[in-house]
Amino acid sequence: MLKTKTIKPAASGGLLDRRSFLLSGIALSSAYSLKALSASKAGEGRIDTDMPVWAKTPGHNDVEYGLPSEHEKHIKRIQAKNTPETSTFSMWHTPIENQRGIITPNGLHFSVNHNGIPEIDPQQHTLRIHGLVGRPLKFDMESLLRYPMVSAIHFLECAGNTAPNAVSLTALDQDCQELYGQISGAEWSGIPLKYLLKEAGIKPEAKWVIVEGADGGSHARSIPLEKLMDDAIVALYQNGERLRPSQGYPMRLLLPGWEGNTNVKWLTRLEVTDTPAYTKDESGLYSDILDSGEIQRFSFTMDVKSVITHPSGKQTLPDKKGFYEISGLAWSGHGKIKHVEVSADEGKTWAKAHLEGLVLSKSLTRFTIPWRWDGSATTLLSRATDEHGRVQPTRDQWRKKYASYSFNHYNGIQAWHINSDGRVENRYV
Ligand SMILES: Nc1nc2c(c(=O)[nH]1)N[C@H]1C(S)=C(S)[C@@H](COP(=O)(O)O)O[C@H]1N2
Ligand SMILES: [Mo]
Repeated sequence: MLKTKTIKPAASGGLLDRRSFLLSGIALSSAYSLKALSASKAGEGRIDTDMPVWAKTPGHNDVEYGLPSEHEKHIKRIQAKNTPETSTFSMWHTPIENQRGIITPNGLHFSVNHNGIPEIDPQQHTLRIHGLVGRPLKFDMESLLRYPMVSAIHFLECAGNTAPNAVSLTALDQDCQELYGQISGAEWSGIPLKYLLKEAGIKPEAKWVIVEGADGGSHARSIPLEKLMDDAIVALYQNGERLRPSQGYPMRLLLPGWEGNTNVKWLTRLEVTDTPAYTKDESGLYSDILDSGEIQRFSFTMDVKSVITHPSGKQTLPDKKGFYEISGLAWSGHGKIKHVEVSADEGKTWAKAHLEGLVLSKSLTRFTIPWRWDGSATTLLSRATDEHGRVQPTRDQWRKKYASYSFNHYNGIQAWHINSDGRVENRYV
């Protein structure tokens, strides 16, 4: 029997105190599923009748490079179709609601490609450092692989992630992948860029570096030298294997916490300068238009943000009431997540969620909180705070700051409405 009386509430709307929930001696199967299977029927467990065929016959051999189970084929990236067929621009979204933990599998990492994915021969690829340096340098892959490397877990988020919630006047009925799919988390390994810049010898008047990729459109951004001497990595590995072509094979710039666009893929050239270049990639799409009409250039850092990934848009809760674990992701380009609050009553009361596993700087952070749904329509919200005290704004607060058609750097609080039939919908509150 489930001793529900010992479980303390954490806030109204059915949010539960995690400690008392876990201590209450719940048999998880009965708490979470009304259809719990019982294995104690007489005769059950006999080899001849009850064992499935795969437990009675030899399995098949393994393959050279493993793939997910056939039964998981529906978990895949989706292409955002907001560009003409003729365009070489492509954008693929991560199914973030199917991910657990904080690492996105390489095959599911989101990707944004302004001029397609170049097919680079690593033997012929080079990285040049020139401009305001004592001695210009040119590296090939072989020489770079000899440098000491570091590994760090970071999120990567496109500045345009969740843009529909910024610009659409009504909340579109979209799922987490559609609204939040331009973010992923990975362990990146490579060479701290400061090693290479120091070796080249930066001249005192240097302040910026123009960073360029080897793709067709010569994607380029101007980056303050300070960031590159801080935590920037020339990434060669992604989650333990060499970068995928869509992530910049054979090398990319990784700027922890900074807008996706500055993380130049297929990295080939670093020109040290004293002023920014105002390239097409930073002056057009990646300037923010404020409500005052002013243009904010070089807004690099991705702000504190969170989203409940389960339950989330277009999902349907299988039981009309009962126990669920609310789970989601929070991140901040400024540092670590300090806490995430969850509300199950449209923001009237809030409870602090549990931060699960690693809580790292500029990384996805997993949060969970147990919830007992009473079956009535309600709205779930999550609100993240980072270690610098930055708190996610409401959608209205965010929209007051930016022009009505401005869509980059949206980090408003997400609301998921739970209908009484269990269907979850995007909602503005
Ligand atoms: N060379 C080059 N780098 C690039 C891009 C590009 O089109 N070309 N796209 C940028 C954008 S807009 C984003 S959001 C990130 C996405 O990184 P990912 O494709 O590895 O997820 O790469 C950035 N780096
Ligand atoms: Mo982007």
